[in-house]
Amino acid sequence: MSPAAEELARLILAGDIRAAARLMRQVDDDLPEAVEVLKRLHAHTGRAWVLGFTGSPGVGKSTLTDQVIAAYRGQQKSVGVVAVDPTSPFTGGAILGDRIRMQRHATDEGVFIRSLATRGQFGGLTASTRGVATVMDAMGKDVILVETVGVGQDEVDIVRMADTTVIVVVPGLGDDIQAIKAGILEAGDIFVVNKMDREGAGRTAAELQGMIAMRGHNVNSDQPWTPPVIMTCASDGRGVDELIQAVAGHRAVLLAEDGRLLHARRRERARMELLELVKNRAMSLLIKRLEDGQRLDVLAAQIASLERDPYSVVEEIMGSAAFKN
Ligand SMILES: Nc1nc2c(ncn2[C@@H]2O[C@H](COP(=O)(O)OP(=O)(O)O)[C@@H](O)[C@H]2O)c(=O)[nH]1
Ligand SMILES: [Mg+2]
Repeated sequence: MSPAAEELARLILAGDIRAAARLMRQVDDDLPEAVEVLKRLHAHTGRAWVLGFTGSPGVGKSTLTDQVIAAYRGQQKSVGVVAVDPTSPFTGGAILGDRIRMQRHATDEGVFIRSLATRGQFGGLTASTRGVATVMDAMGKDVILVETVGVGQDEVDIVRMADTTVIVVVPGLGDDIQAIKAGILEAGDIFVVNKMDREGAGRTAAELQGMIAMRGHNVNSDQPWTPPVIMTCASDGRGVDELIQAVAGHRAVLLAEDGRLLHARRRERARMELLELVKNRAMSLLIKRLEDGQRLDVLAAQIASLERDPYSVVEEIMGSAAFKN
């Protein structure tokens, strides 16, 4: 490890905000030194509680995150925030919204906010999010809040990265309830019906409760944790205390019996992350190999002109030196 990387790791472990920001930029720029530092930091992580918020755009995740930051700051806990929004990689519109909604914490030394919008860097959004969370964890943040739009596979993976996953919806679910049914329901540890000031919040909460009860019935009747449904109004803070209490309750369940459930969850997460890193590394290696000396163009031309078939070409590529044992 280079002296510069060594020093960077040392500063981050001491909680230095500038150093952390520097490393995160290096991670964004996909610099190899960044990985050296991340290697060093790994052993110093695992202390922070990762709390994920997911839901459709506009349901109030950022506003709620802002309230949750305030609540944890009230308990003297330090907070890291990763706001992930791949839906607006170019305009940065939503990210700007996130920043504005969390503005009051911008000058608080105990709060570190980082936004991620683009895919493809550092091997995908999940890996980038993980990288940022690793840095925040190593810095000593007590809680890491991850805000993400739960739409694509990447986002669902990010959801699975949390220790506690909060699914946020608004009254009159409609399409949302379908989206939840389609995939994220199983991932939710806590459900929030935000914008309780709007009509139909109670009904939506009851609907969700019904879905959760059915899920419990189908899967396993003696589940250690039944996800609660909490109504909030993020714009005035109503319900936020209940939410914080629910998170504490879920955490206690995961930490019971020497953290049996937490360890299981984190093993699952490590498995997923490792797979993703391997996938990305293998992909970039292969693509680099293919783009070398226009090999891809040559092969494509050969396949198109029926001179060769794509299956043999794949076998040839996969059989090349780097993948032989
Ligand atoms: N009426 C009402 N509006 C809210 C509430 N929470 C958030 N909003 C508003 O909903 C809009 C979207 O909020 P935002 O936090 O950016 O949503 P996100 O896209 O899920 O992060 C903003 O205009 C918020 O002010 C709430 O509890 N009640
Ligand atoms: Mg947002």
